[in-house]
Amino acid sequence: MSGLFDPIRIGHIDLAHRIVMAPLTRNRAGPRQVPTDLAVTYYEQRSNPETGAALIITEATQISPQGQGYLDTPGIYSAEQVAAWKKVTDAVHVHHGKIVVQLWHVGRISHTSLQPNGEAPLAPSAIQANTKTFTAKGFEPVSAPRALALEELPGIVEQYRVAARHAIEAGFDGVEIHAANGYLLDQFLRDKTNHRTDAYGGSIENRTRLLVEVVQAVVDEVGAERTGIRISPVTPANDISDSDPQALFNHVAEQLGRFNLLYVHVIEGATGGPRDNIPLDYAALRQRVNAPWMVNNGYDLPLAKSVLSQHGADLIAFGRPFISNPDLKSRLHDGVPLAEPDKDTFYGGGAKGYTDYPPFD
Ligand code: 8OZ
Repeated sequence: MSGLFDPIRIGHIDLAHRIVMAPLTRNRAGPRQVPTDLAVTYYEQRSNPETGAALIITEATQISPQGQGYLDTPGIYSAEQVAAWKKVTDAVHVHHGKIVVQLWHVGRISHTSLQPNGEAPLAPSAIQANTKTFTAKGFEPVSAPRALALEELPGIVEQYRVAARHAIEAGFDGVEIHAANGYLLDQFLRDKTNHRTDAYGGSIENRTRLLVEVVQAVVDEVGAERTGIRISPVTPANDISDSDPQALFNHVAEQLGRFNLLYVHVIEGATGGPRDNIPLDYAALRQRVNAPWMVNNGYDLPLAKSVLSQHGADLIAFGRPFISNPDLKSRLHDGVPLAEPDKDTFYGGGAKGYTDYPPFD
């Protein structure tokens, strides 16, 4: 029986235990979307597997300027960004920690003020999302997107490939493809947001095509043993939905199963909300993926232990608890109370609510 504190080997990575730091958007990147030295401190504080995460997944990181949808999120498309991320991975590796970078393209969840030359955000179809994003002016409705032309799709796949190459140059142990939460790859998957009539729209097979091409490109570039992926089959985040999520994600899981990926990371239920908003047979997905199964959304110690003991998962990703508990593993292990995170400092700002949460003493 595997427990939360038991080691596991995934891909080429030996993990000390099952506690993963989930990707967390913090909106503290510097000019030109470069991670700052404060980010080095933030990740380092959580990186020692003896006290913190066995594996860190970075905040969502855009693969291109068009991939950005929020103020002050970091990128991994410029040499300057890669050099800054190298400082992060070096600091994590000093503590024998492991870290992968989450590769992100927001698609339609963006604003013209965040796009190159003030252009429209990109999407599978020209359908505006009913949601807001965070810009220099505060919360604003996302802009109307334009549909990507068929000829542009190889360029998007290439951006993922190059970003994966950059990740290895920056010293990351691997990458996580962000295919969740209503961003570009998720927009292609769903019949609510994908109304295309070419080979990338219509049937489930067609809607899954871009995702499979991206996974193939990243796997070709860095190896399946360095490629993880995150999905959120039933989340309503960012105005996403599908008429048949079970059939869609059974197919997605089957396609992923061909690759023997580093892991598959699933958000159960509504991101950051109810875990049971729409019923889904997650076991049916897990059965198909041929990869370690990482679960996320509202986990605490009892739920994590119970799921692991019932063989319901291989890894548990904790998000908000890692914001306020850099030593989360020690606290869970020792039965010490967890500190509550301050919501007002989740997004944007400086050290306050970022690098000033102390370990338990
Ligand atoms: C919170 C705020 C902005 C972005 C996600 C990358 O939901 C995000 C995100 C979360 O995956």
